[in-house]
Amino acid sequence: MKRLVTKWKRWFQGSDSPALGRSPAQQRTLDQAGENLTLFFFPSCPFCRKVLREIEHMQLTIECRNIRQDVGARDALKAGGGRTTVPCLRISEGEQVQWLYESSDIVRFLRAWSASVLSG
Ligand SMILES: N[C@@H](CCC(=O)N[C@@H](CS)C(=O)NCC(=O)O)C(=O)O
Repeated sequence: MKRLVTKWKRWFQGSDSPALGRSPAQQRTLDQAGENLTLFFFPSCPFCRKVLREIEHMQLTIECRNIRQDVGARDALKAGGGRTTVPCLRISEGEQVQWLYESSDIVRFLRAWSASVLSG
């Protein structure tokens, strides 16, 4: 849902992140790479809001699953990450899956990840 909202906002604003200096092609590359990331969150969690603000600010398209609304998401987080603490970023790279907890670590990861994706 969040992914759709972000895309819609970008379409409505008629922008492909010019403020961030990205070309449409770069934005597409980033959106595609973002398919390997999933954020588990719930809206009233302040640590989640910090991460969501960063996602919004960086105009990233990342699937965000609300564990308070989606029992399947909560179960997937517990089964994969080992606990239901949020925020948690699921990072998949081929066969490898990493579950990153801690909002500050997630923000740091997203900044480094986007720079690395865009640098080719
Ligand atoms: N230091 C963590 C704190 C995360 C945290 O306390 N999350 C709360 C929600 S605001 C939570 O998931 N608590 C339930 C639990 O740990 O199972 C961060 O910055 O991400």
